[in-house]
Amino acid sequence: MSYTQKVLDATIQKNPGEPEFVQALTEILSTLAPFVDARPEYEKHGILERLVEPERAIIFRVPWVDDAGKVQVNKGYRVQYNSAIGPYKGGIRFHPSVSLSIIKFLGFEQILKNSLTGLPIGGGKGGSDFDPKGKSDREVMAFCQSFVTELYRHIGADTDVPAGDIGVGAREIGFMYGQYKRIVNRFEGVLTGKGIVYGGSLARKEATGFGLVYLVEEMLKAHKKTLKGKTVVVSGSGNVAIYACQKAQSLGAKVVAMSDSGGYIFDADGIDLVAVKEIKEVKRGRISDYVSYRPAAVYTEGKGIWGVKCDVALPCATQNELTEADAKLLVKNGVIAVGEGANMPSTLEATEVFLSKKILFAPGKAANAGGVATSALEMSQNSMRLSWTFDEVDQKLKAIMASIYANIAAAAKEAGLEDNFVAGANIAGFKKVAEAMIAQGTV
Ligand code: NDP
Ligand code: 2IT
Repeated sequence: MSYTQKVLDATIQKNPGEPEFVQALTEILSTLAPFVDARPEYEKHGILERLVEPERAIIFRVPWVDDAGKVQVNKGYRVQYNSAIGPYKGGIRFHPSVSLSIIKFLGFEQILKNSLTGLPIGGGKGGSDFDPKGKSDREVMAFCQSFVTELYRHIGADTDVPAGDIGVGAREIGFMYGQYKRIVNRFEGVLTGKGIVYGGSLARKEATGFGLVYLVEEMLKAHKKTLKGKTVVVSGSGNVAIYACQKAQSLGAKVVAMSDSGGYIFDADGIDLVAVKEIKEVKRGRISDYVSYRPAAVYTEGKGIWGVKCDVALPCATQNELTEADAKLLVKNGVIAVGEGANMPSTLEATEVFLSKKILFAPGKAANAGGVATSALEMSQNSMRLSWTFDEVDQKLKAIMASIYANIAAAAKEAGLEDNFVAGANIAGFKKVAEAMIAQGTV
């Protein structure tokens, strides 16, 4: 049995009840197999056994008091996965579905994603099963303060730098930053995605969505195509989805559908993003409210957004939101490209459909790396105690996404798998981390 297969089997056996982690593991190790198994030094150095095991995983109790005066308790997580190329870096997710499996799949992916950015950041992820939806600002603050009261001892500007993810935006980052600063009595760049007035980077808010579209446009350009004039469907209507929609529109595409966990809207004339921003960023409302702004649009409850005919699909909501049946439907309806703004939105079977049908498919760890890359730019600005302009950051982001595309395309080609960017991203991300691990000895 090959080295990769042995590690895959053993890791699956050692981590029962972690389906999302096993899914990410299976995708990554199976695409790395030919590359890794042809190079015995990786086995000798136990690179895969070390890569799949987090350096540290912290699970903690988060007690807080709700508005009725009752004590509530949530689970908190931080998985510090790999620090071979830099301090642990990755988002914090607040969503009722959060489990160790979800945080581990995200952290594992993050190692390779962060490597692809070309910047010195290791991989980590954290979160809680706390649901900020429907909570008052005071409740969210109480939760965030309690969360950081444990987390603070494990993080730091040169140790581990968390950021936002699902359910964690500027409001939550602000509350966590304030509590961290109060406890350690230091004003340092320990979190990214901070408000602009206290050390945040311009363009971080936009970065994941913008970066996704920059990468998709690079991929299309390399195949003599462009987003201009294309019909696009974006799932989700959170941070990533909104700025992916904005950039796609500014490049001349027509975005006709967006969604949330309740259902999706279809607007044949093109999404009115001012309305979506007001509903989501200001009112924290539901996407179903969109029809009161645009009566000609149609709201459909439930899943089903992938049945909307489009040229380009951008899943920007959550893991496993796009199944094999959805992929087949998209292909049947003529999709030419898929860019994953979310982490692991396509199931393994859906990915296989896209690859076998030669659809241009940009996997999340490459396509959504613009967010964490810009977080690393925020870290640089914090260390230098200066701020770049929006354009400076945006230009750097654009250059990073172009270089990610070039690297994953080159790695795919070198592996004899031209245009298989899943393999390309995994190999390109892995190579650098493995080299750093070997250089640093058995740690
Ligand atoms: P937000 O919380 O801002 O938005 C999440 C969106 O996805 C909402 O519209 C939400 O709908 C929807 N959604 C979440 N969970 C589910 C679910 N279980 N079923 C259906 N819809 C769901 O998060 P982000 O935009 O920040 O994150 C979206 C994705 O992008 C995630 O996969 C995240 O890991 C990934 N990502 C984020 C980055 C960032 O910088 N923020 C960077 C790289 C990747 P509802 O409001 O109804 O729950
Ligand atoms: O999944 C991700 O890359 C993020 N949520 C962003 C992480 C970060 O540190 O900016």
